[in-house]
Amino acid sequence: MGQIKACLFDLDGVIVDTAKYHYIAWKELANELGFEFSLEDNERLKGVSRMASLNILLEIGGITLNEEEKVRLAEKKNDNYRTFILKMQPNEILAGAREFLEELKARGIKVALGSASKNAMTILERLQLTELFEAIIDGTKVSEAKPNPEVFLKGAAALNVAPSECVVFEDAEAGVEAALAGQMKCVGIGSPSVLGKAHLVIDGLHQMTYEKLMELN
Ligand code: B16
Ligand code: MG
Repeated sequence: MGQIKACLFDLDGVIVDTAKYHYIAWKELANELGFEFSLEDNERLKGVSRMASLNILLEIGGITLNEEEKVRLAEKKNDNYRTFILKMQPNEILAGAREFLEELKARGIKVALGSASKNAMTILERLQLTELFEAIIDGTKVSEAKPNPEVFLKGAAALNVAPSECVVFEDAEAGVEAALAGQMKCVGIGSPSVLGKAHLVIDGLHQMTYEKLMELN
């Protein structure tokens, strides 16, 4: 008998690894601009919006551009990135994600997406996961980036539950902070050294169960 009524999921790093495709597309852009972009640099872009990511990339390359040029480059990167995600297959869903989403549905726990990505709908469609989400709050629906809790508060509102009745699943530190700022429980996916503020940290959704969820009450 718990008060947890809903789970809100980040997308990249929780349900699927799109970071590897973002990396290829950002790296190609950096190379065209004449500088290197490492996997370590890519870590700084996780959970960060497209424009904020471009700003970080340009800072790494020591390049200053006007707004119009930035919009053009962000579009160029996104066009390249989309060629990868349009080829994604359901077998790219991270271990345990579909199973846990199905278990939540069977148990009557509501489910929403809370992602910074403007490509979230395309990705969920490619993975054949769309129907498992009652609400999808993505980068097209928010104006404030994580650690602002807007994306998760909108998710709770769309599911008609109180923030205190929600558990957020996040792989980025800013996402954990967003969940806590929204007065929600949070399960971190990744390293406890980065996500230590979360109520529970696991390696992936394959380690998550309904019982562990209820223990967060
Ligand atoms: P897009 P998440 C985030 O997804 C990614 O982690 C981040 O690297 C990306 O820049 C951001 O989405 C925006 O993506 O360019 O597709 O709008 O972790 O919030 O699900
Ligand atoms: Mg993420």
